[in-house]
Amino acid sequence: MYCNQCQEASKGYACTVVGVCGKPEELSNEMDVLLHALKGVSLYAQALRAEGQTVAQSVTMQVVMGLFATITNANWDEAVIIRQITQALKTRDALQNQLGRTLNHHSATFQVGSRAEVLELAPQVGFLATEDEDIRSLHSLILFGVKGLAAYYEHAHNLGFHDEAIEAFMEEALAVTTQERSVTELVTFTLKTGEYGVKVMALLDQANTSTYGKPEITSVSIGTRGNPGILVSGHDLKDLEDLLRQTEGTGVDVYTHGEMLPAHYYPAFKKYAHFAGNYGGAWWEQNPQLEAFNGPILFTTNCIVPLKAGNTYLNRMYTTGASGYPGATHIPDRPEGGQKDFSALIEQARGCPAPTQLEEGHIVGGFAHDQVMALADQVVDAVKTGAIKKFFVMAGCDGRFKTRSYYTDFAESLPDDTVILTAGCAKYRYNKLDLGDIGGIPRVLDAGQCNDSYSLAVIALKLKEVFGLGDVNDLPIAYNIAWYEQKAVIVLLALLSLGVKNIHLGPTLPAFLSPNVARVLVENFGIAGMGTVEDDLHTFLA
Ligand code: FS2
Ligand code: SF4
Repeated sequence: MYCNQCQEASKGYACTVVGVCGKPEELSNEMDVLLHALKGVSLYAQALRAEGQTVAQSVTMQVVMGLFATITNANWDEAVIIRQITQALKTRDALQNQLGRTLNHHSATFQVGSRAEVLELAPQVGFLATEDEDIRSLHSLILFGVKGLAAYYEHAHNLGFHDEAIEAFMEEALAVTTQERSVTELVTFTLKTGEYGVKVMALLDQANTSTYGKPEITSVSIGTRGNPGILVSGHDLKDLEDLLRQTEGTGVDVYTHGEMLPAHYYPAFKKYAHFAGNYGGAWWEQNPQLEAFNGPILFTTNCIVPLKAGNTYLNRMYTTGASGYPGATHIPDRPEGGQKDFSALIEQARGCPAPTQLEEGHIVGGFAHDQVMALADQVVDAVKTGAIKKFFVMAGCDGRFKTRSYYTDFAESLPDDTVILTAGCAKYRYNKLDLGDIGGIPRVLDAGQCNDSYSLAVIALKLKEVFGLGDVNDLPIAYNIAWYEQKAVIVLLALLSLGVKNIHLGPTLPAFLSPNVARVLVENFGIAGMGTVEDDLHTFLA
């Protein structure tokens, strides 16, 4: 195996024996073959589109689901990946028939039948099959960005929102990684990937807000009640909606974990009295927290942490959509126009004890772009009077590395006249600190999930207008972003495509950046790594 797609890649290089995340070698190799098969599908889809032929949306959604399943901590089930390979080859061959000719690339023609054949093929089609390290690095940057993009697209799709241009772009991106392109061409394509990152996050923002209302300032309980509960993790709001509807009046409460916390900010979910609060923290704290929850847990997406010896909650674990875990019960897709069937979870929850309380109190969030712009006068005044000197965008992902305590220390060390703008699970490093407020504006403004980093970009662009500035980089905003998995890659590329410069990215730069590609990012965009809290504060506040 050779996998370096996340921040925790072994030794800052790659996981080559088993994933630091726990991903077994076989699963990693099967995912490489799946990606190869999806490239074949994409080549044909792209050729058909070029001829003006229609590509069924189900084809694109197969590509989307395959990409999503290979994101870090999304799907741990070998059987699912093998099935996706088989389906992709079938789809690819149907597209080949539709096109009436065979395309000249291995991904367009290969066949594998058994798991053994898949594993035998993997080394020939994995990342190391591309020898030039700069080309491999740029292919990785594009591919990992597109994985994040696909994940966001899937959530928008679940709410009935589509964009054919985004669908065609995903296929184009996969196709590009099969073609001879120069470094310069690939750098240009990487920026194009960022532009589509903005488009997909805008689409998802529109899907979420038009379906569930605009996020508003909300105080979320982090304690527990006395009823049995179901814990929902991941990012998919449609799954949460189905579950809230089906649990209403059953005596079962619903709690959020990790990236699902921002669901509480949407008006449509506030009407459910049994939507009880948020339980626990970021994804990597799952093992003890899910154990203590006592009731069923629904994973709608990543991150799923493998169970440790002694964990007893496998029989309370449910996955759905692109997520999967061997031994957990997978809830099938919703029928056209219907709901997913969560009756098994509800039935089980009824017989479970209430969650063990981990903490008590409240956290405040809901500062997506509309809510922040509703406070625009207050914010602008605070900047003009000097009450707020600087904003720090500290969005992205959390992770289990001890070095990430930097972000807690950084937040605590920021001067009182600064405000943190956050999104994604990175927030758990500081969202329970008592950092106070500035004239009623809390010093930590949580916009939502990682995709809601889009909100932070919209806020920056609107503030640029309000202050009459020509360049978004002239605003008193600094970017100190934490990354972990591939959704953070598309968020980063999106910010770069919007012209944001001097982003600090930590706790380490991606292992998949070759020295030359890293240099391009440093020289053209001022990307920097993480230093010490003291040094970085000094740099940012200079
Ligand atoms: Fe956090 Fe994991 Fe959001 Fe990532 S819960 S690292 O999925 O996409 O962020
Ligand atoms: Fe390693 Fe990350 Fe890949 Fe897991 S996803 S195998 S931790 S690089």
